Amino acid sequence: MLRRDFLAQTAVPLAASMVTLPRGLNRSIRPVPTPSQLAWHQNELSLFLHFGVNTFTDREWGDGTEDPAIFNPVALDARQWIRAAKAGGFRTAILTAKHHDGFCLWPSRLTDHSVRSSPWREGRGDVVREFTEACREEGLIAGLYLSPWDRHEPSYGDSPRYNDFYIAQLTELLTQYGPIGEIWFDGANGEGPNGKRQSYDWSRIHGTVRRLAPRALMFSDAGPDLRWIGNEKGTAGDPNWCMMDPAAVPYAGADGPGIIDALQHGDPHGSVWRPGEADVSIRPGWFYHPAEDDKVRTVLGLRDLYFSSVGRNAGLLLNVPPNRSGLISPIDATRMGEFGDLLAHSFSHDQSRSAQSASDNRGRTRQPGRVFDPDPSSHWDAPMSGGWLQLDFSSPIQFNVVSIQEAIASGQSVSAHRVEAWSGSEWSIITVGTTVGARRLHTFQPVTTTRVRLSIMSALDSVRISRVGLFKMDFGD
Ligand code: FUL
Repeated sequence: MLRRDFLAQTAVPLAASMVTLPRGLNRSIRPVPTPSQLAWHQNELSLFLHFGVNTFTDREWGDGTEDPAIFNPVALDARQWIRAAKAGGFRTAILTAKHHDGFCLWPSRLTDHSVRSSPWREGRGDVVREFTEACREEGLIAGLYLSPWDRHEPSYGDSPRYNDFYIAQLTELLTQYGPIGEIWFDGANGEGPNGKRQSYDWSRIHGTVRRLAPRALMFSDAGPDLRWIGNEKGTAGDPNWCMMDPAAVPYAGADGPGIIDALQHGDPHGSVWRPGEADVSIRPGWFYHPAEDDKVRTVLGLRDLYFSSVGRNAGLLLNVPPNRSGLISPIDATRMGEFGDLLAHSFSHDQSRSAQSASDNRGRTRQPGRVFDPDPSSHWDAPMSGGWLQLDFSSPIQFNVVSIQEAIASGQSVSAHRVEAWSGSEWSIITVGTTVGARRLHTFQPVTTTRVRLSIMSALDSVRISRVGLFKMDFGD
């Protein structure tokens, strides 16, 4: 049942995939990822950790009046979080240093509303310190969420004063904890029509991050480096471009017609490289609630999230909230481990590598073979349309997943593609799709064949495919 729903959700009608795009965009002026963005694409999976006073009040949004005395995660062990992340295949972890309630998980000098006023570690603890050290020890990139909306801080709403406060908090986080790889700016604001009005100084905020942490990626609805994917379901749009028109979503939290569409799909003619990050929780809520212990996503549910995000050219940011003891609960940790094992097992044997030969319709025989090569920058070159690449096998192979990757270091180009298998007498279409980008995954009923063909039906300009993988995945459902 799940499988059928999943396939229905990912299927793309042929007509819809035959988008005709205007020619003329020159690759040399098309946006490309920065080195940090490129590494982020390759890392694919990030872990989100929502933790704070809400963990102890059983709420999702605190109102800022919470007594710091409630924060006492007696068994807190950030290494346990990060080891679970590693077992799940996550390469970045992002912690809510401050959520909307304003409670700081580090002893900020800017406010008393922090771990310093709590009984945890007798007021001498620092969750951000323990978290960043654990990330470094285990080789994960550390990221921090610093909510712009702050329901505790009295200066919130007095725009210049709060902007100074916010910049000073950002400065603490970026100067005291070693390298920070991602800063997450949330766009939420629940002040309502009679609430406080705060105008954030985004250019100063962005400038501060660039100056103090030039390699850190900044996430928000409006980027500038990573964009929100437009929902909290872990599902990227189809098509999904890494490029965007920066005017389409001018600031974090912007609302209005067309915004969700722009976030979901990006824009083939956009002037900036701003790929989508798909955030979603392993449980119904972002924070830990004991009543949700039996609502943790199954490993098959996690697999579906991987296909609807990473498999559609987005990053997956999966939230797994630590509990009141300060640990990832056993059930969540088990699911993360199962997910990591499933991915490692499913993608360990790429059958395309057993192809006897590779050829294309441009009369080249050597170049197409580069799609077996794990180097992401070596690639098969194809024209804007009509190019195909064929893999021939000496004995039949069986697969139910195709993975296609563009060499995105030089941009994203493919807008429509199709995969076919040779039946013995004719080619039959296995799957069709729109964009490819960093990674496109297709699933279908198992196919047995000795010849597989990838065709590029349309693209923005010339195409560079770095890898084509054929896998047999055990769906088990
Ligand atoms: C939202 C917030 O309001 C939620 O509490 C959560 O942090 C989610 C990731 O972003 O905008």
